Amino acid sequence: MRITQVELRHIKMVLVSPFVTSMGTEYDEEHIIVRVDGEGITGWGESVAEGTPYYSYETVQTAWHILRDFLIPSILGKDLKGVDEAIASYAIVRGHMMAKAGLEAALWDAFARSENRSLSRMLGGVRDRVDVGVSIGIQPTEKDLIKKVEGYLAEGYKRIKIKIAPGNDIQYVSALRNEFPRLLLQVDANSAYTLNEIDLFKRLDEYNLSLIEQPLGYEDIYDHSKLQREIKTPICLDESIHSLDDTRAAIELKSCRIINIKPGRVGGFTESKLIHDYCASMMIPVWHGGMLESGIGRAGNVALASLPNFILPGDISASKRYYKEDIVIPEFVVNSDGTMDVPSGPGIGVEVDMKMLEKVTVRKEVFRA
Ligand code: SMG
Ligand code: MG
Repeated sequence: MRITQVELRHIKMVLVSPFVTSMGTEYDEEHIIVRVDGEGITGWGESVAEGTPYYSYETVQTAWHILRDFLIPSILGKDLKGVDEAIASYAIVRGHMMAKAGLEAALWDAFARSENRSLSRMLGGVRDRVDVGVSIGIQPTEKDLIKKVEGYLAEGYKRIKIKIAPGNDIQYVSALRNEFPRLLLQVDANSAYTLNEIDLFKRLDEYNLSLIEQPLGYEDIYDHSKLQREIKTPICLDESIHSLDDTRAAIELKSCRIINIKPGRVGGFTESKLIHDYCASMMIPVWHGGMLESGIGRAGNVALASLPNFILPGDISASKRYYKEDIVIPEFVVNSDGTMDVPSGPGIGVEVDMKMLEKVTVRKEVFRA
């Protein structure tokens, strides 16, 4: 496929409620929507770099720079045989996984559409529905949290994840466990702790959590191996894993027993698949993370989560959990049994709502071959 045009859009979407984590409070979400065109086919992708460098060093501005000045020029006007050839053309660029993943996603969509296949099947997906959970930010009180959880359980969600931070941890876990003794519950610290707090993690062992996500440093693998040795609850790494190599290091060092896969964090679906396959071979379960994507990114996440080793429910929630209106048709909904349907149409399998996309676009740039 000869890529004749690439379009970038900086989008900003207001969240239905603020999302509070150990990294701060988010009121809206800024991402980049990537559109590629070639030979009458259009592909869509989403780069999950945010407005701030708090979760990752990447931001919308750095991703835009890398896309405009390095990634797009490396593929524009080229007759690509497949996604692998695109990846090879920009392999010289180090890091900037979210910038790469946005372009790669648009190319996967375009190639899947050109073969009239769904992205799920193209990636090796085996399910037509995936188990989903919800990630809840830090609430003002334990009572507020319990109310939120009740609401999400009523909607069908299979699993609850709560954000924790020093001072806002054990009391929330304990309150939830008291109220919901059998709830599938996990916590995410987003790197807010150090090994000095090992006693807290030992205490968390008593609450039957399915995992503790990224308790220590955001690039760390070594200290996590020391912590995992001392506690029973499985550690799951998120921020520290940028590649298959990081995954191997973490598993060989026994730094975690579970891996969170986010295509944006590891450079795209291709690397995600490598990580997925390696983890399967090591009997390490994976689950799909979330970056509060719009429907475009969400569609790709659902497709990837349909691969066989995505064993635990993902941070993949209904469109309305994030935004009043989504930018795709149909929007994503959760079934009453806690699953989400995997789109079966060509490519990402949803249609972009151009009117809505226009409404949330704050900047646009078009590159032509
Ligand atoms: O997409 O449902 C979602 C959000 C899931 O908690 C979530 N993501 O560390 O896993 C994580 C966070 C990262 C985004 S918060 C800035
Ligand atoms: Mg996380």
